Amino acid sequence: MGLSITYKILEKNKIDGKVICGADIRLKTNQTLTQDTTGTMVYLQLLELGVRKKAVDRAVAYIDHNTLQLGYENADDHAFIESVCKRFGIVYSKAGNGICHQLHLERFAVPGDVLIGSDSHTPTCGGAGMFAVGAGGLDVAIALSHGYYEMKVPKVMNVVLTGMLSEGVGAKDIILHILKVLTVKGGVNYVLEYSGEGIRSLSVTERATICNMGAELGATTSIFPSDDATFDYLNRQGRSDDFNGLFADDDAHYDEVLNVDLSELKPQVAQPHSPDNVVDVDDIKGPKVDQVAIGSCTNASYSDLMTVAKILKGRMVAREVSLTISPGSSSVLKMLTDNGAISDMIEAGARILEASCGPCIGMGQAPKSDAVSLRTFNRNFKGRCGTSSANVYLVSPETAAWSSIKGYLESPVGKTGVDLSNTVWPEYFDRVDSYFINYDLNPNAEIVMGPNIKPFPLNTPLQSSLEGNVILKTGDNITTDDIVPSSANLLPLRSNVPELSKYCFQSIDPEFYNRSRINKGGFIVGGENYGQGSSREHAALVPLYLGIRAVIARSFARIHKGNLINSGILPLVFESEQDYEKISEDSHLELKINFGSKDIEAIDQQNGERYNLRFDGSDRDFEIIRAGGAILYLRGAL
Ligand code: MIC
Ligand code: SF4
Repeated sequence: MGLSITYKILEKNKIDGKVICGADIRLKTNQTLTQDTTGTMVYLQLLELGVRKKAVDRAVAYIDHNTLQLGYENADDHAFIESVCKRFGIVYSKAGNGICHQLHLERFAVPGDVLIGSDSHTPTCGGAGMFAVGAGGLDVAIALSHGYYEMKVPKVMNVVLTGMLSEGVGAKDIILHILKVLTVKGGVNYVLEYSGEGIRSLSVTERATICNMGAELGATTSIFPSDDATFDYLNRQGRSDDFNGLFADDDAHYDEVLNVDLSELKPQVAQPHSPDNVVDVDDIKGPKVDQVAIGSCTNASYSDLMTVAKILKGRMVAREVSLTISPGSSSVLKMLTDNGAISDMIEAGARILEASCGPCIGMGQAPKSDAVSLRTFNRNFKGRCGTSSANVYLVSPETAAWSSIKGYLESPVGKTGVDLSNTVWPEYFDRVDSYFINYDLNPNAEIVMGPNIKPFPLNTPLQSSLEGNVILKTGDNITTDDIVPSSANLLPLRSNVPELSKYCFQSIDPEFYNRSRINKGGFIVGGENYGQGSSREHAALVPLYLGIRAVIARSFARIHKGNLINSGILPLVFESEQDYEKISEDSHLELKINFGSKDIEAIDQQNGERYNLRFDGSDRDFEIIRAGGAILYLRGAL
């Protein structure tokens, strides 16, 4: 039986292990990326690992999230990150250059290579055939310093696209449709590999939109073949030398197949408050819109924004609507400026923002109370926009631009009067180099640390018995935004875990912080897909700081589980579904750990019940927990 693209890349890059589904594998990493809200932890941990140089071909540190500098904190973080770049010879992308995933696709993505990034949307580069995986900060520090990433060989789902999109329907509608079918946990432990004649009509940036939101499915990554469209894109970026053709074998083995007929798709919308709460735009009437926000790593490419400009040209944004547009990169912004598209947007009444994440992570533009906000972004978790009473809907750039003119949500199909049938491409993309600094390795470079940068917490080796109270029981699909929220006020605390811990689970249970202090930590009980969403390892470091020693859940999201393990917090799953129901916030548990086994018994001293739990990880993961987390493990603490 032949190989999928995924298994071909794993075979090519494996250092250790067998490429057999479910097996543990060590993968050579070619590139790493970090962004600023996870980057400070990555680099603090890199320094802790005590290495002197990087072990990857290319490492890039992007400044793109924390660009609202209300106090000294964000600027201090940036100065720290830049000083690490100087010491290790890491490419530094200054604030204003744009969003890490858009920039990485433009400048560095190489088909068939492996990229590990400290951001969950790292799979965006899968649009150019790169095997790009989002990971926790410590995993990225290890990849950068040791040149490898350890993972379980995933299952592969073949998503076969047939037909062609109708005019006014975009790549975003494809991935929203897939989210409707598979849900936010449907991709866990899978790589989504795209094929079929339908992919031929999709450009690399459209493919990147689809791979980007594979993160919302919980997938390990998503990938397209590297074909003529990939060559075309790289060539127009002046990077034809980076092209490698990459296809699955005709008789490749797949664990599952999903067929999508593009010609049947209509504009889609993800309703509040989950990216999989998807219906056809035509199926909901209205609603009246207060804010439209276009941009993010999902939909801020040149072609996305040219489509928006075409729709806006010669029209006016509805009076009550605030339309913001954040370009994905400085190059996109320059091209739109040079060709007059920005003028068309301004004349229509749009607010042009910096090339950065911006409103997507609540860095400004929080809408008014109870607002309806239409966004071309990838996440609409409650409160993420900065206004907890707001209702955020996720749509394509076509639907967003058209609705901003109408003042209510409406499908653009057949209404705009402009030709939306083709991707708008320049003959060659402009390449703005002004914001990239290529530092050479300089082991003597001084590391600069401002007062907001505090040491990260370290765990202690695991004991054979753990005792404590259940201090929180949650439902399914808890996000890392629920665990450690992000907003313009909180993101500056990303290098200050003690301060950030005061906001842990704030929107779910404002008493969580006080209760965990009074109880001196304890256990958290979660439902399915616990920890979905971002890669932020703060969602593990903060609970660690508060004394949490185990999270017992029905199932875990991949990156968060890795972060718990690296922090030395036990991720445990229930052997029996009913036990989740029996356990409560009054439970006082004793966990009995037998180091020879992954089965762990919990005795509930409140009701006398015994629960059979299982450690949800590999043998090596268990050794990491036993050592008290990955840093201690790597230091050889056992
Ligand atoms: C996000 O979109 O939630 C983020 C902010 O980019 C995160 C990273 C973080 O929390 O810093 C992600 O997706 O990994
Ligand atoms: Fe930035 Fe939003 Fe993309 Fe996260 S999802 S990297 S915040 S644009």
